Amino acid sequence: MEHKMFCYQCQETAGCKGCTNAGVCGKSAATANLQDMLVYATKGLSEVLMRARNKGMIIPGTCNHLVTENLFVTITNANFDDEKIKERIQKTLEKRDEIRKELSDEFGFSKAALWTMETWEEVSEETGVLATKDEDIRSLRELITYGLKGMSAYLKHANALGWEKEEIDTFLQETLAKMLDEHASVEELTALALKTGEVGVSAMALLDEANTQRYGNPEITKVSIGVRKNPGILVSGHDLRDLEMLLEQTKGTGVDVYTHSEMLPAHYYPAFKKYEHFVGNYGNAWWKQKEEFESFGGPILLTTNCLVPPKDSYKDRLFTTGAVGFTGCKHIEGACGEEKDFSEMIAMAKQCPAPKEIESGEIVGGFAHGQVMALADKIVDAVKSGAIRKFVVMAGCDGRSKKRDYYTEFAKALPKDTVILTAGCAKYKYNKLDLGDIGGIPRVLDAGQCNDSYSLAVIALKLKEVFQLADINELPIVYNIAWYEQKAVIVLLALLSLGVKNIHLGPTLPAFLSPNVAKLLVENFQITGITTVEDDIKALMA
Ligand code: SF4
Ligand code: SF3
Repeated sequence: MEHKMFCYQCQETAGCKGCTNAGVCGKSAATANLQDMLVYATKGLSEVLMRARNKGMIIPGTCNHLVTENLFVTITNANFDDEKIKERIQKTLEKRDEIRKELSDEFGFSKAALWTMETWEEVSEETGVLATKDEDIRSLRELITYGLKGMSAYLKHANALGWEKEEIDTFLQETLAKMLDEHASVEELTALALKTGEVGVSAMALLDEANTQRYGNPEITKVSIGVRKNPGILVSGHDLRDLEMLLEQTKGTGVDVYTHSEMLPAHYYPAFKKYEHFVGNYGNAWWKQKEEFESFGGPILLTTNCLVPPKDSYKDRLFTTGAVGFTGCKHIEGACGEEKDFSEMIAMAKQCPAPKEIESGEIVGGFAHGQVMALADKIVDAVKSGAIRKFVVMAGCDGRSKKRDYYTEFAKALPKDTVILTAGCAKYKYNKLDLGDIGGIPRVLDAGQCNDSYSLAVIALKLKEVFQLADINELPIVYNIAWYEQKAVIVLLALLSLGVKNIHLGPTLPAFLSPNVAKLLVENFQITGITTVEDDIKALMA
């Protein structure tokens, strides 16, 4: 075996080719191989579940959740806990075998549906990415699998709030099973990638419905970025249900709650505004957490990716929950829909000093579809009068690559008659620049988390209706998207399925796109990489 591991699922993969010794993200070869095994076992389980469905068996919600949570665990920067991943593999194989026993025929099952794990240490030729020898088939299989990982993360959040959609789970499992089909052609897989995007839109719509029905429609909100004098708990990740439970349990305890990175948009929801001790956002995007978790001084809760392997200085203050895990950090248990117990964190917070201030002032956000539509008349008038020439969608992820300074420079250099539409942690590259407003409309409109990119699609479709256009690409909206992990992959596939063309994607194109698959995307959707700020602005404003 020439590699200790092989992973190329995120933007920071080694040499823009693949991590083969250890992950640039901090994932060890052992963890990476276990994650491959988990994905492989989940594909096998999905094949068995689909056979059972086709025979008329009812699949319980717990099986659907097992599939989505398994995929979520393998997302970049989610789980580094080998023992937990092993437990999941075992549970998945047990569940698969239990259902297989109920089926009377085993004819035609793939190797994955029959696979028995021999040793944890083995780097298997069978379970890893490189098991698919044809470069283009591998590329499409991985593009789809990463899209499904992103979709699973969003589904999991909707499920946590009690929202379920059997059609989405069925599609997910059917598609995972299809990844084992030796006969699937490039054409079939290309169509399936687009279909994945289409179902991704439904998954994001489901989450949007769950979030807005439960917590109300996000509204324009000023969020403090300073600190108060009380001890605090910092919450990161994307899971609003976890945050809600924590806010309830910290009520009246004298402990404040702050958001970090992708949890910032929680402040935009009316339901969370009633908590007087929910005071603001501390710090920036995920990759700054080493310094920011240290200076925060109190306990930190990671509800989803992105976790950076912690420094010893704050490791004992770091708690994980849900799909996240790190060996040696306390994990707060609780299955989908169950109440979690944060008392240990609250007790710890009371013993810690108040957070150290690193910034002061406020930032503004809350421009999800409901709020933007409430301002529709003003926005349409501004477009018609020429006050707003273009909207520039700059959604996606932030990351530690120096190349990403491009996005700060790009935002600064954009003409003053343009408005940035954003979602995801990409916003931290320009949300504190004070770019001003156009007739009262801020020049950076933050819709929320990466899943709220759905809001940007809804806004585009509504504007297409208002302006009576035949094609979404006729709108004065251009796309310069930054990606990092697999949630951005489902966002990208979702935009492609809606017919959006000419997307600029950076800071580098995904390593998992083979030259032929990349060509296919360029020819059909005119996707392009980024170049220089000056040239890209010229191209996008043309
Ligand atoms: Fe490498 Fe990214 Fe995979 Fe981590 S997730 S091992 S950085 S490709
Ligand atoms: Fe960020 Fe990880 Fe992608 Fe939700 S927190 S956008 S990178």
